[in-house]
Amino acid sequence: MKRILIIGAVGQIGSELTLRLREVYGAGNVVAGWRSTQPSRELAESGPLEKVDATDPERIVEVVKKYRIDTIFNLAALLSAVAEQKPQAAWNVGVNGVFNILEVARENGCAVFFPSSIGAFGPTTPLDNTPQDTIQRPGTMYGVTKVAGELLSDYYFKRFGVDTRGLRYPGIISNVTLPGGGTTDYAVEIYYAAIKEKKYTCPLKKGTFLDMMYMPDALDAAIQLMEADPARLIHRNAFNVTAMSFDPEIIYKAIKKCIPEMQLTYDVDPVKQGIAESWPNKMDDSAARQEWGWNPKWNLEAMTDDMLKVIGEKRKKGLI
Ligand code: AKB
Repeated sequence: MKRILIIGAVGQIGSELTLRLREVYGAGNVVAGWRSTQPSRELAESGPLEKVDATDPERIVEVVKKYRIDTIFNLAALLSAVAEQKPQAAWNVGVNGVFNILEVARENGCAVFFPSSIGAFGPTTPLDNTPQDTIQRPGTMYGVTKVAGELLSDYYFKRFGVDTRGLRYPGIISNVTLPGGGTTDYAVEIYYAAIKEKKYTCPLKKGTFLDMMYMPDALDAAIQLMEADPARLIHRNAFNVTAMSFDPEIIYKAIKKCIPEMQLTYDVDPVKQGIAESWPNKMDDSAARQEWGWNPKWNLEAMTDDMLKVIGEKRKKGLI
């Protein structure tokens, strides 16, 4: 049975991944590491909780030793748009933090999961059917940290034998914890706006296609990759994974089928638009399919039904 530490357990992915890992590996075997945002009651009461910061390696070592951790999921990062406002902080968490965790893993025999992103690509990458192995020259600080994280993770595997594995996540759509500061956040916000106001103003232009994925598939992908037979892995850091690709008009039409009064207008944010245009329209994720059996379960229609149902229930309970 794995003994896991999640760094960044309170964020969009961490808050759901922690609970899922506790179901799979036993609550006592999954430590939720948090830094500044207060953990939810569910997270705090369902298993061990420790204050850990990716930029404080001594503290990471303490927690790793205390719980005899053998696997670290490093989810600490500043998302793409906020990283453009705070590039120094983004570097500190996204590069120094990754380096600290890899060093702790090397010294303590831990495996490491690293979430890279479509942000690891840039304007000179082929944007359609983006290959697994291709040009990676991102123009954002977020992208720079993700490419550095991929390279460092591969280096630690090849040089020291640390079992590092990673995914290039697309925009993740979820209904538990809001993202915050990402370029793909619009695809979450539009569902909340549909339930609350039946209208949404989109910061990206019509025709801006991006890869996306529903949270249950994102969680399955991380768990499946970390359980994959290492003998089958040709790649490590990081695998392209996608579940759907759409532009604002396509997601709007899917919502409008369920909420006919829904309205969409545009007020383009030049920073987010510039970032989105430098990211793939649709990645080729065949390496993940071949090497560890990646196969997403959720498409746009099924995700839209579920998102509107769950957010609608939250609204009825007065939670949003
Ligand atoms: C962002 O938009 O910054 C993230 C990502 C795609 O990595 N959601």
